Amino acid sequence: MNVDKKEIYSSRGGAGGESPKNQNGDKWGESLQSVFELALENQGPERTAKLLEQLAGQLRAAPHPSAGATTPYVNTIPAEQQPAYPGNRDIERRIKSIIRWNAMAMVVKANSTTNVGGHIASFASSATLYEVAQNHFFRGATTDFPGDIVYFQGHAAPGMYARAFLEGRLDERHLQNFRQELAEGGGLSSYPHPYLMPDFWQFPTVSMGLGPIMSLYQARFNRYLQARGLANWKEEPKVWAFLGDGESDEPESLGAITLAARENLDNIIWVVNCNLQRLDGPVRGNGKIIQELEGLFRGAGWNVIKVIWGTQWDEIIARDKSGLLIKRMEECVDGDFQKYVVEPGSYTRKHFFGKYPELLELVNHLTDDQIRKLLRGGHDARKVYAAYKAASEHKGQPTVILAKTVKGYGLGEAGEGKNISHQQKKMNEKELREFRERFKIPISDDVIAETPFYRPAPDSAETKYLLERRQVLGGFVPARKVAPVALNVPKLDCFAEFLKGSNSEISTTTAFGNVLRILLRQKGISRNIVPIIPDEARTFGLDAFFREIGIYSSKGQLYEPVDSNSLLYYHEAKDGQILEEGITEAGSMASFIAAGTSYATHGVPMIPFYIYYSMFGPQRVGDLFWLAGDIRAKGFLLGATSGRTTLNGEGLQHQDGHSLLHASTIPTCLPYDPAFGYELAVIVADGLRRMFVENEDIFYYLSLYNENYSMPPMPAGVEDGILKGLYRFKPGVEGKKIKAHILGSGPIIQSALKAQEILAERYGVSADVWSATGYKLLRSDAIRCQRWNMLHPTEPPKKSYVEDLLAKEQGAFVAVSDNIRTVPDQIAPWVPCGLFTLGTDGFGRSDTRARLRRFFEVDTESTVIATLYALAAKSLVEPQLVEKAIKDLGVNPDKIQPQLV
Ligand SMILES: Cc1ncc(C[n+]2csc(CCOP(=O)(O)OP(=O)(O)O)c2C)c(N)n1
Ligand SMILES: [Mg+2]
Repeated sequence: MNVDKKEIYSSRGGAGGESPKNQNGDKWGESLQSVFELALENQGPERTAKLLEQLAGQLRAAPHPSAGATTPYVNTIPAEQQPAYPGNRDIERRIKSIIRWNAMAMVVKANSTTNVGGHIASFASSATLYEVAQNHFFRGATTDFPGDIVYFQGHAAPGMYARAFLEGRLDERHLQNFRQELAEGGGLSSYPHPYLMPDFWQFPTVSMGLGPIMSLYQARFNRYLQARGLANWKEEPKVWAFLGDGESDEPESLGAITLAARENLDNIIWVVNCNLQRLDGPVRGNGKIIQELEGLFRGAGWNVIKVIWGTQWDEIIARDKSGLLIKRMEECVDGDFQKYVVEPGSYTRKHFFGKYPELLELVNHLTDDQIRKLLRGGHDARKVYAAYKAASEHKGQPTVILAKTVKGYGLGEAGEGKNISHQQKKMNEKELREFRERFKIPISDDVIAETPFYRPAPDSAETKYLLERRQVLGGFVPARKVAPVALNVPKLDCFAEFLKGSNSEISTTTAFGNVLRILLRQKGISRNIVPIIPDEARTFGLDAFFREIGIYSSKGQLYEPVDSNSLLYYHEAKDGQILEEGITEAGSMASFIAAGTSYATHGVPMIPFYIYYSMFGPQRVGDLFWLAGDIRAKGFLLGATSGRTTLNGEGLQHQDGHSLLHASTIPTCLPYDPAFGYELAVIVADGLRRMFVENEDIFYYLSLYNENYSMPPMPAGVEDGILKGLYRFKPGVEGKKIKAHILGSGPIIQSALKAQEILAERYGVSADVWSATGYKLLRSDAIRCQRWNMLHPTEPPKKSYVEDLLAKEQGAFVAVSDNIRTVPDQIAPWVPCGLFTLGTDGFGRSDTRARLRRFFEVDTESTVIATLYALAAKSLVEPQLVEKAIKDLGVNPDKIQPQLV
């Protein structure tokens, strides 16, 4: 068959099929076209392709890279440029095979007696990708090196456990109890969870997309630490992130990749396991995920290394002089390639090679079985090694390795390349025997049905080799080693100005700025502070910090800022302290996590203060908040512009009244809703102590608001109450018969304070005002006591803090909040005679604060009415008094209710 060579080359890559001549007809185009034809004629297609590839490489390295360009569907590193393999491939293969077996056996065993699930197919496809790195690249932590930072693909976890078993770090009981963490003696967590296995896993990854984005900001954070002189490393650690090709569809996976190129992060290597499948089926059945990703990463400025074909293909590709083989490789879609895995070799011979009869000659010498076993690049240790080596040595750019593999590799009939592969967790005896034969596992017929684990003896060649390699590379990976820290954190007295209060009216956001400024002056911790802001510093009045401590920029400041004449100019510096992330809450959270885990990752405790629009916190990137708990991050999250009525004029998408509830769901998060500057100071000072002296793995969420009011001095003896979540701020007037209690938080405590006056003056009620700083904390404590009482029914019952505090109080209890009612309702069961709550349930509206507060019924008048109503419900006042107040105070009883359903 005759194929037009021009057609072959124009079909490669993503730039379309037209020749330059047709596209623009100019002289340059014509000249290039004729040189191209000459080269094709004299040098042949292969050499011409290589020359073009070299030129394209130069073009990409030029200042204006051609965005989105793809290269032919072949390995980026040609066979002749491949380095020699440094290891013992035979032994490595045997080790890998045993790991494969144990990883599979863990899942199969766990599912033979339970229904706990697990995955075999993902690790089966990536075993070579991990093993080459384990034997030759991942460097463990030593005294002067923090260790390479590795994000393992979450559902490949069985492979990591299986290796740790061979390394002697886990025993059979652990493997036996895979996904059975509550079994006697403990078990292994399903996925990488530092919270559950704090000595083993460093980085949670299985929520797809979070590993990739965290790895980018971690690599950048490593540079930040170095630039600020906080890292004293023998050499720079590499950040390795392993992700799935399906995972690349998550916006978090790819949404921040330009950061790595912009920052020249040659300390990061991504390995995308392109097994062409995700959970349900092919990732791009009708296209090519590798080509799609290549174009994207190149456009983003990354170095891309494709590892598509294994060594046996080298010779076949070399023998093809027609260019048809590459044409065929390019025209096949991923759905076709998946089919070639599942079907016998005869199918591939007929449908892949047979499309162009010339190609059949290339594989005439191979049996069908040999054709079927032609390896994909990601299963060939030599190809993977070449890619890792090139990636490790590449300078100036991040590298992504796109490795083509087979999902469920080695599972045969049980699930190799099948659409059900991802979910396969069972193997029958026949399949087990086939697996054993294929990977030569020394397990006898009589026990194979029990899928026993297999570990070579300590003095076997395999064990010795594997341990020796890890020793040379500095130790085991993954491993999480944490040394306790003791920062010289300031005592509360450093915040004296807050404790005295101020007559000038300020918001808690401004108060926070003052807290930060004070902390930045404290020698013991000033350098450890990491302010993180997603393009909102001016909104929060924190722009003065730009000048004071500088914005981190690896490039310094290459331009003269437009505001250079002003005192507070936009100051970027190589050793700047602020991480000004731009408009990315996900990226900012990734930075928070990198900084907040630096005590563990690098042994350098850092204190992140991440301040953002509260509405774009957990609601937008809640999974990263959750992960911050899992990874044991420390630090302060500051949800500014909080409050559905306090942030006015911004409406439905900005006015937040529920982040406190989101934050309350995270087990290691302490959410606080301070009303006054001194409360903020008490909480921050104690948080610093708990996290960085007591070494508690917790973090803080603080609501900050933008309403100005005068900040009172701290009443005596309230610190404990502030920290526990509730204290009496202002008792009601004495001498009144009727008693009530109003719990307020944040600026809405002002409604409570004004209601207190009206209730006393006009309705004869003495209402105490309490500041409720932390409903979740009160609730957790109450639940703890209640549970203890339930399980110790005959012992004297324990009383929670809130029960104890309120036990002797008379009258009715009302809570008023700028958040939804569920926030205060958290403590309702433990308030004597119940709690009546006012809150901001429903969508926000833009309007003035006064009107919004009336609309949501959290203003002074509504608080008065609610208190009288709560008293009437207990027959402590007449219902007519409530009706009178409604009239007196001008509240429309038939106004609409903001809550919808
Ligand atoms: C955010 C999120 N969504 C969905 C899932 C469920 N899930 C787990 S693995 C998987 C498929 C993964 O495919 P791919 O990334 O290609 O990895 P492979 O197993 O093929 O290597 C899915 C959908 C998840 N873990 N996280
Ligand atoms: Mg996949």
